[in-house]
This record gives sequence, structure tokens and C-alpha cells, in this order.
Amino acid sequence: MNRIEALLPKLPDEVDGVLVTSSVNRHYLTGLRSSAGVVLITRKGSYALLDFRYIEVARKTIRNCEVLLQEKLEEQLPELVKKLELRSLALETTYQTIGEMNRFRKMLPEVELLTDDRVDKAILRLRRIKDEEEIRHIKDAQAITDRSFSEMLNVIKAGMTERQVAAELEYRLKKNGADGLAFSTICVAGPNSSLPHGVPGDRPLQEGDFLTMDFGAASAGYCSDMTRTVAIGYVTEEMEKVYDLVLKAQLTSIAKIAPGVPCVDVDAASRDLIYGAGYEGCFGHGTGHSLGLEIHEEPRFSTTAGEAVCQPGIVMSVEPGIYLSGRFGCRIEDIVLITEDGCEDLTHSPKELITL
Ligand SMILES: [Mn+2]
Repeated sequence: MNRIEALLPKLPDEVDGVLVTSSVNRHYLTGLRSSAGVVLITRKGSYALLDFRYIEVARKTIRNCEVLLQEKLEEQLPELVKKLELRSLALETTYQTIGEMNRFRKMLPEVELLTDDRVDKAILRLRRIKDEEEIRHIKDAQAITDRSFSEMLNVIKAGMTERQVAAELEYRLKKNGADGLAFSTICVAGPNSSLPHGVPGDRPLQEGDFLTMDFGAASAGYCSDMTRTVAIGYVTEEMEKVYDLVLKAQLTSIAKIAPGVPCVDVDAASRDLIYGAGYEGCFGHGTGHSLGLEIHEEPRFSTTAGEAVCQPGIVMSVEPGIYLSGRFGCRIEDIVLITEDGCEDLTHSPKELITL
């Protein structure tokens, strides 16, 4: 799939092209991961300018635009603009810094640099729908994540600190083939587990704790995301009730997902159940988010998702939770691929309550 060719027809008529500077969009559009570089996409030709560190691999791998060695961007970019007779270029609005925008203004005084978000949104819209290759990478990342979780069931013991559990988990993600972490591992136990995005600390796990682990691998740059809550030693009746309710909410939301279903409805499926059971105010985040090259992408399953609807090819997390301040919390998260007739759960780890 030539992603530059897919973007060109989405450019508004009065825009000659777009200057792409963000790592994530450069990666998406050219297939090459690099920490620096500029991709100029225009109807009259497209170029990837990369410095010496990346030029060898760029020349071998980039097939959908011309690759140029970036030496002095301040000279090369104005030359290209002149050669192609470009009058207007869109900038990214999500990732572009004001400093970079000022630099381009100085570099290209004759060019109108457009900072409305039409082209930016067009790129993000393309990124929403994953192609086969992207889905394969996300499945690979999730398989690494599932394998690492199952290994952890033999590792987690009372007395280990949250930090130690997180370190063991991250080691296994890498050992099982991750090229990085999708995000900083969340590993919270006991009273800390009521913090949805708590930071792992030095408190040792105790009998009667819930332990929530939210973690993911990156594979070829694509993210996975999974949360499991396990019990240490034993659970109280209330903990079991909360766990069952969160699981029921998650399954209800997953069952709701199909093309055309509003994202707010998938959120409401979990929220209504949780609030209806008396836990209003204990589930203060969205039910899910899209993911891909970034761990959080649009659309979301949330009360503020507006007009967004489920579409085939979008990968979403489904992760309701209940958090009882100062006591305990519980979250269960899978990622699913929206298909023509529903969704495919890409997470294969068990979801029934595990007591270690
Ligand atoms: Mn998530």
C-alpha cells in the first residue's frame, strides 16, 4: 500500500503539498523509522530528506518517494520548493512545534505555510484504518504481551515490590521479541490499585492485594496494550464482586462493537452497567482508545466521542475499571480489531480471576 499516493487525493485543492516532520507520520508514510528527517509530499513529486545516520537504510527501504541525503536543509528545501514551483504547504498541527514552524517560515519566506488542521486530520484519518501489514504487527506485539503475562503467573509472589514486578514484566516483553515498550508499565497493588495510572513503587505485594498490570510491547513500531488484575493470596467477597462486574462490563462492550455502532454506545455499555451497580464516580476514564504506531490514537470509546463510529480496520482497546479510592481497583483490557461483522479479540490471555 502506497500511503503517499493515498494521501495526495486528500489534499485540499489550494494546497500544493505538506511538510511532514513528525517521527510517527514520517514512519507511517515512508515505512522508515528515524529520529530526524523531513518528508515533502506534493502533487509534483515527493521526497524524504534524511541525514547520514539513516541514508543507507532509507535508500534500501523507501520505495514511494525520492530519497535525498539531508545536508543543509536551509538550502535544500528552498531549492526543492523553487524547482517544484510550490506556493503553499501545509504543516502538521498535532506534532509540529512552534519553533519548527518559525524555522520553516524563515527558510521559505515565499511559501504560504498553512497551519489549519485539514491535512493533519487527513493523515490521522488514514492512520485510523490499519492495513494487513499493520494488523500483523499489532498481533505480533499482542502475542508477545500475552506470552509475557502467562510467564509472569509463575513469577509474581507476595513480598515482591511493584517495581520488581514491572521490571520482570518488561524484561520478558523484550526477551519475547518486543523492540520496545509500548508505554511505561503500570503495576499497582493494594491501595495503589485504585490509581488507574499509578506509578510502580516499593511497597511489597501482600496477601489480599489486587495487582493491576497495564503493559504492552512494540513490534515494528506498532503497540499492543493489555491490562490484567490478579489477586495475591485471597480475595474478599467485595473484590470478587467488583472483578466480576468489570469483566461483565468489558464483555458487554466487546459484544456491542460492530461497523456503524457509535463509539459512545460502546462506552455506555460498560458505563451503564458499572454505574447501575452503584459504582458511579468509580469509573472516571473512557472505555477504550484506538492504537497503532501510537498507544493512544483516535477514535475513543468515551462519553465525548461525539460522532465517531466503529469502522472495520480500526484497532481499539476495551478497558473498563472500577476504582475504590484508598482501598483497591480493578481493570481488564483487551485490544480488538473491528471487522465487517463485529470484532476480533486480539488478546488471548485468560480473563477469569486468577489468585496467585
Ligand atoms: Mn489502554
